[in-house]
Amino acid sequence: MTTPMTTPMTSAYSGVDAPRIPDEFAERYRAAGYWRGETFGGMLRERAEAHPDRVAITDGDRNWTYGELDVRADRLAAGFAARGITKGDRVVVQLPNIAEFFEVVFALFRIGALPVFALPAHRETEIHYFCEFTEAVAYVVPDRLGGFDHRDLAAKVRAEVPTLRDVFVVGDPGEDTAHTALADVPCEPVEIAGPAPSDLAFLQLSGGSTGVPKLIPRTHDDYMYSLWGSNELCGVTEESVYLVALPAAHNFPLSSPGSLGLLYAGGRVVMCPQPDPDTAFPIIEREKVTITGLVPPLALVWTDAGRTTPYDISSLDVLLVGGAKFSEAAARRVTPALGCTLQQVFGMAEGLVNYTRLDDPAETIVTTQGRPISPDDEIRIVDDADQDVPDGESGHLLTRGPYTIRGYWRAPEHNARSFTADGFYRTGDIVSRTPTGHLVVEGRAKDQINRGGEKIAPEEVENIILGHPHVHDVSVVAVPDEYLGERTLAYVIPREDAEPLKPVTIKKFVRERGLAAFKVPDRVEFVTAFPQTGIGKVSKKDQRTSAATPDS
Ligand code: AMP
Ligand code: DBH
Repeated sequence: MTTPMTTPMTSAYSGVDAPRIPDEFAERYRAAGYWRGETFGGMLRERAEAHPDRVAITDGDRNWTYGELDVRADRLAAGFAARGITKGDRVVVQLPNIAEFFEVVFALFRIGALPVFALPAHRETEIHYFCEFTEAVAYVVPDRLGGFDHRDLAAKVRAEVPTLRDVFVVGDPGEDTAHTALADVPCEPVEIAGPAPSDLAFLQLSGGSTGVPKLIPRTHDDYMYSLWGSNELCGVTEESVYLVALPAAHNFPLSSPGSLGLLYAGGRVVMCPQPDPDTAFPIIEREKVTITGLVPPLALVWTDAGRTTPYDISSLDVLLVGGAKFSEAAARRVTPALGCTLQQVFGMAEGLVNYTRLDDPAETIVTTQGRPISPDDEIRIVDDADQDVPDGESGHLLTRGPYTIRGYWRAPEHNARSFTADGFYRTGDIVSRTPTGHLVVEGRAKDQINRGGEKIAPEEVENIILGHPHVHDVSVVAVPDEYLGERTLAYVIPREDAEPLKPVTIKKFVRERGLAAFKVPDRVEFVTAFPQTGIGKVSKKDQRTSAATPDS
């Protein structure tokens, strides 16, 4: 059974759930050729027609051709449609680095349903929130992963969230529906009115700096530009082979240039179940991987392992490193140890992505975080009063452009703070700019912890810890760490009448509340009071300083 698809060009995302890029800008971006009027579903169909037998996805011994991925996406789209999933519906997708990830998301793209990209590490608190807040109708999970049963989590969340009708399982479905059963449902070929290029394609997650993660609405038009724009700057062609070493759903391995960039180019995507060198290097050798992306702590581990590895990793041409600041010293070691070109990438799921260019001078590659993809990415560097700082000085990075959102999904109050009146996104990053236009990340103004590329909103963790009956107050801050860049420290004031608390009690409490493991505080310290700012707020700055002083 195949499913004829149509892609009406008339419908357009109405902007009810989040501010759209205004028409006058949209017209400019189309006229400039950035927005090509493509959809993900249509893109896959075109590639499958052009080169059906070329391999699109390699996962272990499985090799899915473009033709096969296209047919699988169609079948599954028909199955989803038969279960009542329609255009605009949200579906939380939490899958590891397996081929089925693409089958599922392209099926949803074809329908115009919006995948909500959860990470495998997310647990009940996050998943419940994603399902409830987006009014998701379905949740797609693996059976078990790393000893954790995602079907149990799904059962709990389904009991709590009334909109959630279906749980689809890749693997042994238990009480739920296997995704393979969905694709097998005998049904009449259905006509699915797919999305328009200007429609939303999915909701990506922001690392956030508030109590709950924000959802990032990306359109087919805008995201597709970030893909082919990245491909040009990262040297991606149909000959390229990209290793998905970071979690597949994260914006970096998805789009910079990532798996979707590679599929756009007609190249090959290779799934890597774990990012450690012992797992990744044999795959690089076997599959002749040419390009991949890592966060800085992993890049350090790969660099160390690269010097002595028995595996032949000489096919690797480009290693992208980003997600957190890569130190100059570490950056200098990459090419000698791994024999490939380093490309620094400073990106964000909200849009703007900067790359060092492959032909930049070596000094630029190791000392900057790159420059924007697009000539129409507008960059402002401003002081606390939103006034532009003099050239070369550091300030807050604001940005607007052809693939940067104008607002988060259903978050008008937050949007008023995170975007300027004329639509610039306040990144929360402190940067300076070199005369060549390259950005150097100098620091951060937002209350966020960047734990080796994994972003943590202190407020989210604080809200959980405050729920402990013996805790009076809590403040979570970053402490510098040689390997991860930053780790988390929770300062806790116990209640006066509390039983004596231990750090492990707090950590266990956070874990049991069902928060992703990377958000569990690395350290917990008990104090009687917090340092205060002049106006009596908790001074996280002072807490960070005293945490960083070894004798404190
Ligand atoms: P998110 O908005 O959650 O997608 O996270 C994006 C944030 O990650 C950026 O705003 C930066 O704070 C941080 N980031 C990403 N890449 C880099 C990099 N190469 N250097 C420093 N910080 C980075
Ligand atoms: O950290 C990020 O979010 C990020 C890093 C590099 C990103 O979204 C990207 C490249 O696209």
